[in-house]
Amino acid sequence: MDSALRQLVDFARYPLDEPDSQQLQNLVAECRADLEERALCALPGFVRPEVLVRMEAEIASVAGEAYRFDHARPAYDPDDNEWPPDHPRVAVHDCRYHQILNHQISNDSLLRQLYLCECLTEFVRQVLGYTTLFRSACPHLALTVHVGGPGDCNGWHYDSNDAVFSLLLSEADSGGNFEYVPYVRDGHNENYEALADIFARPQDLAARPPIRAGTLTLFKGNESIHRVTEIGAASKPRRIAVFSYDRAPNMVFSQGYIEQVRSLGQGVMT
Ligand SMILES: O=C(O)CCC(=O)C(=O)O
Ligand SMILES: [Fe+2]
Repeated sequence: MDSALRQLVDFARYPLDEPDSQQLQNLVAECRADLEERALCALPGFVRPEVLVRMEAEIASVAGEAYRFDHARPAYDPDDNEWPPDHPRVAVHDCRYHQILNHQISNDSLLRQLYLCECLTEFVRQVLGYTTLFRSACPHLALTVHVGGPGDCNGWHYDSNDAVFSLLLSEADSGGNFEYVPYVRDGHNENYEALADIFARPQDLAARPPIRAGTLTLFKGNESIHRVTEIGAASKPRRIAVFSYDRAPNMVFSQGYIEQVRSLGQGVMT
């Protein structure tokens, strides 16, 4: 294994570099159980604190070129049906954040090195129980970083890919909490009634896992509605890297979504 990679990850705690070890097999089993039970598994302290600081500096250096996303969107992509205006499918939720796209993250960055790590892809494959897993080939969205400043948020939504893997680089001081409800829907039932209830009473119904910087999180966001609450007015930025994978090779995200992100233009990050 690349010695640079050894500096990034706490392999003593998470021995991804020893695929045949009992310790790794136990970790995979624990993660699988967590995913099944609560749609999320978290590996705190996966990336060493001194490495996080360097990753943050890398991101800060391209922050001025980030794309600004600022509009209200529904939890679902639009379809051809006429939905009543109060239906949870068409209810819109504010989304405000900067996004650094894949092509803006340099090939020699620490974040890229982590994403390119074969043992990480293999670990994710095992946890998801898939026969194959590949990093996305999307030039825009394979690896991205969301940066949220004061007042920013990410409204309720489902993810379009099966599972999202993220690394929280820095936490907000106030607000900016990830909230979700596990397995609200499945392939057969959208469960709109439950969804309407969640939108109306998130404080009663949504979980708010305490995720700290340095935590690698695997999340079933396609079936579990989720959001990030508004970041406090005087908060430092919240930065989170999102790694995308797919069961099939050469996966790219839909052109419509990419156009939507790019058309919003680049903005100066505060
Ligand atoms: O910022 C987060 O914690 C979640 C991001 C997210 O939901 C997404 O990228 O789809
Ligand atoms: Fe998401």
